[in-house]
Amino acid sequence: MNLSNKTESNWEEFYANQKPPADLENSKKLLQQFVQKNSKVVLVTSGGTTVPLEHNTVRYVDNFSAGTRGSVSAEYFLEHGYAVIFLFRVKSLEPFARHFIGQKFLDMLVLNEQNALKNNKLLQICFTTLSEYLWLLRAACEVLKPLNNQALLYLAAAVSDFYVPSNEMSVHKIQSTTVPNLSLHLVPKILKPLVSLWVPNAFVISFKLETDENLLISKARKALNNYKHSLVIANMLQNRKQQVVMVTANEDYKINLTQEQLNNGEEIEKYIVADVVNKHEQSIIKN
Ligand code: PAZ
Repeated sequence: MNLSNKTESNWEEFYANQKPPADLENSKKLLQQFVQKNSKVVLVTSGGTTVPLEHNTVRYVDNFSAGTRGSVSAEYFLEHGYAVIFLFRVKSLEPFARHFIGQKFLDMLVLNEQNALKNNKLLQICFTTLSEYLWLLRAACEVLKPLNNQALLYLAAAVSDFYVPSNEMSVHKIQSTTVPNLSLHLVPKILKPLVSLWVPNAFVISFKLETDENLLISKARKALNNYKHSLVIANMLQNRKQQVVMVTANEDYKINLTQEQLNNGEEIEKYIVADVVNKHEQSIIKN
């Protein structure tokens, strides 16, 4: 596989060349209606994006994410009175439904009750590919922009850094007679236009996932310096359910669960979301 570094296509080029999802207009309508009904809204992105290698897709590159961070956080944001747009990867974990895996029929009553809550305060929109994700993310930003600092973006999805542009993709299944010469291009850094143009007054949080602890904080701080958004939540793949580091322009600090809390089924997202909500409130007061 060949990683093409000549092209970190700019974001305009990306959107000009990658087709929008078929139901984009319908998703936009749903987003608009939802935001009109709610004033304090958080966009939670969740799950990993795929990068198809063929138009008739048999093979794709995937980013790891079960959707735990996003789905659990969405439930806690609802508890804090936020309306939640949950932009998630098909078949990854979803708020509330995640509790019912394997026992769907026993708990129908509770599920119905939670569905009622969902109808007013939770909008779920799904994606599979990187391209679908980026189109839907921009559409969500368009409707959130007028909310200014009441809008919160919590970008926990694991988004690919590489892709095969549509015009370079094989139409049919790549044959195994030769070693394929795939040229992966760098995905444009979408946080840049998102923070500076699409939702310039919103409270934007990105996540940084690493597997090498020595890189974690420096990479998180680099992202913060580059994009000038509000907060980076840094986590290691290996212990992401037990520890995260909150990285702001002025400080970094850990949020931890003890082994006992973890054993008792506590979820670190409870504490992350409480901290984020506090920061968002402070920023609204300041502005
Ligand atoms: O979905 P999950 O709970 O299995 O994992 C969450 C996570 C590690 C994908 C998330 O916390 C995160 O770091 N997202 C950003 C990944 C990235 O750096 O692209």
